[in-house]
Amino acid sequence: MKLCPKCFAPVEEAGFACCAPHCSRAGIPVSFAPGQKGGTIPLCPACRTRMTVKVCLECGFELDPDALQRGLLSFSLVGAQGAGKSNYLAVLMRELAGEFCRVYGATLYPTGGDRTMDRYQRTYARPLFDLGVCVPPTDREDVDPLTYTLLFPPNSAAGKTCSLAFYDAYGKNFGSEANMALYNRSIYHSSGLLLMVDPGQLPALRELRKAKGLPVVPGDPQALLLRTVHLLRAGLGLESVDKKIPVPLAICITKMDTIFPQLDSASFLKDPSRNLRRPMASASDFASCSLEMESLLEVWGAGEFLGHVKSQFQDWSFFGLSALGASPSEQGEIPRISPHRVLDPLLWLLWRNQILRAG
Ligand SMILES: Nc1nc2c(ncn2[C@@H]2O[C@H](COP(=O)(O)OP(=O)(O)OP(=O)(O)O)[C@@H](O)[C@H]2O)c(=O)[nH]1
Ligand SMILES: [Mg+2]
Ligand SMILES: [Zn+2]
Ligand SMILES: [Zn+2]
Repeated sequence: MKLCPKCFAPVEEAGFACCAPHCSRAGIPVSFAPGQKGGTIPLCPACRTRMTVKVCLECGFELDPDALQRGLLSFSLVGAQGAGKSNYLAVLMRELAGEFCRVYGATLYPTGGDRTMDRYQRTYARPLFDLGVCVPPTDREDVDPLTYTLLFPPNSAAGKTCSLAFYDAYGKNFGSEANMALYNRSIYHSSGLLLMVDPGQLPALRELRKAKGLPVVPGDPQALLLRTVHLLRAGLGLESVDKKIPVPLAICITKMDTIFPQLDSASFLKDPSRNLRRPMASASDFASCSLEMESLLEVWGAGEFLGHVKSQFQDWSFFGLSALGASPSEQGEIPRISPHRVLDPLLWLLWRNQILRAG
């Protein structure tokens, strides 16, 4: 069944919307059966312009029939307020369109008309890449997904063409399961989850910050993980706890630039990713990083969290990344960013979804 990427209503029959500027009915979905007056492309009931834009009848989200046909891979970002979701997404999309496409011979197209492109530009790219300030905190409970098609040439050995939807979120929603169920339904429609954890949320590092008189980082990764597990189990109909959750889970420790000084000189996490040396993901790089991160989590007092991940999920991997590469100033200025390993979790998820190969 094809579902709307925004409201998850079935969209067997798409509607149409007028996109004439200043039309009183612009953006309002109109249902239309082929053979109706106006031929195959209906006319706007208000201004009589041809309505070429397909939308979801329930919520008006612009649909890409091609992407729906192909099946959409949805990736949701889950993480407390300030964990680093939006800045990560800003940099991730730039790296995917740039570095990834260059190495893997792919192209990334925004779909859903101008909306994805405009929203990405306005919300993410403009602050970070044009104005040199962090992406501001997300302030809407209900965030529209960014939708893209990642196109590989026919018969490419590097990967398979796929359509992607990315769901950023309002961190506050994750403070309660009720809000998550209401606003973050994408979680149980996901082909993969990115659980974003600020290192300052982990017990030992939290204590260290307290001792230094630094502000407390909000959010409890373990509580969030358990809420996510409940929501997934309910949404997927996997009530029985001895059945593991099949959705691949990438646990991403963000802002690793703040941790680098504490890491061993032989650390894999500090090395540049090996997934961009050639057009094939590196299974051994994923494994080395995940293993190193697991031992760090033990040291940081997150052993219980680790246990829950492993007992609840079939397929998981740990990542350490930095979207910005350095801490912004108190005013949030970050004149130059140097991302570190931001593509790794997505490439792992694409591998687990049989889009990429790993060797
Ligand atoms: N040092 C460092 N700080 C970062 C990095 N990424 C984000 N930050 C800091 O963390 C803050 C919060 O990041 P956001 O991306 O807004 O976090 P979020 O998860 O989207 O938060 P909400 O939108 O409130 O849910 C930023 O304003 C930065 O100050 C990073 O890679 N390194
Ligand atoms: Mg945000
Ligand atoms: Zn919809
Ligand atoms: Zn109109």
